[in-house]
Amino acid sequence: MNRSEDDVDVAEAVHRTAEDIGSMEIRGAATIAAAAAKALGEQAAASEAESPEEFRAELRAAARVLYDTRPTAVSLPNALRYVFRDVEGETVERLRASVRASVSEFCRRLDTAQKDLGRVGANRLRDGDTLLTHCHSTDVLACVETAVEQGKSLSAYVKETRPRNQGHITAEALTELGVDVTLIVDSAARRYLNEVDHVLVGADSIAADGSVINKIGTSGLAVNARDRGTPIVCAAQTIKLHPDTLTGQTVDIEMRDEREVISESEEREIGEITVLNPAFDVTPPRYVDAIVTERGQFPPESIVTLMRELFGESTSEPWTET
Ligand code: RUB
Repeated sequence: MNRSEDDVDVAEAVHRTAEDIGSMEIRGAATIAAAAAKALGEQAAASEAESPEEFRAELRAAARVLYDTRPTAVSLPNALRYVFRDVEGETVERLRASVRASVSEFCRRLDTAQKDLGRVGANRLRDGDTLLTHCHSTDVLACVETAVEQGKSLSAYVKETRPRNQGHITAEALTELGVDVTLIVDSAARRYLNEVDHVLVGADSIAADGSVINKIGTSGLAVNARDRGTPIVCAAQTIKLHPDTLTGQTVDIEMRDEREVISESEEREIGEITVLNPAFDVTPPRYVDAIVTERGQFPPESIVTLMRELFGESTSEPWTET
């Protein structure tokens, strides 16, 4: 156990997960959500709390450590909220068991949601279609996997997705599914859009107005796709819906280290420059044809109805309560 800022015991496993999320060893919104929930389970298992109050304080401290890792994917706070919502018990043992149950129920639902979403997304894809992808999204892959299982033959242009080349992960996953993959540099996307039937992207957050927050480069791709008349679809489980945007808050865009873009020696050679490395951008709803969720397909402008149904008007942050 390690002492957190509030002098409460936080399990080593939680710190390890937080480090892995921060360094992107664990990445992608759905994967981050599952890892964060499991880390709360590990916190509960490792707890040596002597009272329910102490146990709850530790759980809140662990959630704060996880919450502070990456700011843009709302799946992370949504996962923490889900686990906290169902934590009940008058003894430490009961609390521990209820965290464990809540974590496994959350992970089960995440899995089911992705499979259900995959079936909805696959309905859009026809035999012989060509896709274009950006970054690496397990929600997008779920759509492709179901389509392939239905016997559809697909090919894909895969953008490499600078600076961290998550496109390589997508290229490998699609190849394993039997999709015919062509890897392209990000700036080549427009050139090939005429040959593409669907642009398929994931999301880290969806705002109440239907804006899609996803890997940097998504918005430029969407504008180009609209210009070329290529439909752009966002595959996003409802855990990507950002409840705070219902009350006017905006989504924080993560700025990452400049060393992901350029090495120190390369920069020195160029001279005095500023390097900016935003990890995500915002695609306005008018450039998105549909948001595919496990609850069906929605025009982006109508996603707010689903958001209200799922979250109500506002949400709590149980890890900030004292
Ligand atoms: C990943 C990214 C993905 C979404 C959706 O960014 O932008 O498109 O997270 O992924 P990073 P999924 O690599 O910076 O985490 O569909 O797997 O939730």
